Amino acid sequence: MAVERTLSIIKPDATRRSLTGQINARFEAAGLRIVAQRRLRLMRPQAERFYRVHAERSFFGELCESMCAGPVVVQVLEGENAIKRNRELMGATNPANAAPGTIRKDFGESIEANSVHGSDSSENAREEIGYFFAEIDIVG
Ligand code: IDP
Ligand code: MG
Repeated sequence: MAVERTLSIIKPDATRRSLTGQINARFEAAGLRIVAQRRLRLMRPQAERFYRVHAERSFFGELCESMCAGPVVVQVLEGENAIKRNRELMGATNPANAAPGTIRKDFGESIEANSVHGSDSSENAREEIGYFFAEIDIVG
């Protein structure tokens, strides 16, 4: 198994409900170390850039709007198979379909307000981490 890094975002619906600590506790309990973290508010062009692979999707406008609706916490998680492990902790995109015990099942409000983002491949992880963090910000 390989030690990997993945980008996680705690979305506005979760920061609004003060769930950052509970979500971070799940990462740490699962062996994912938070090696960089910053709270910020996305501006619309930044959200559009981050989610540009979804630009043609019908929900793109709402997705970008919801990501700008309040603060987010962007973070780098590090650990064995971090990309897949984080996706397992997150659960399915739609909280209604997510397995019991996953973050989205327990905290997600809807498919738009599903509490967390996580990179889905090593290539995307590298790119997404680079969008928010410089190497010097990441302390393993
Ligand atoms: P993921 O976050 O599980 O990787 P993606 O397909 O990459 O899911 O979609 C990005 C985000 O867009 C999702 O987390 C969700 O908030 C939103 N989204 C995905 N599909 C839909 C949809 O059909 N309607 C509304 N929002 C959606
Ligand atoms: Mg995705």
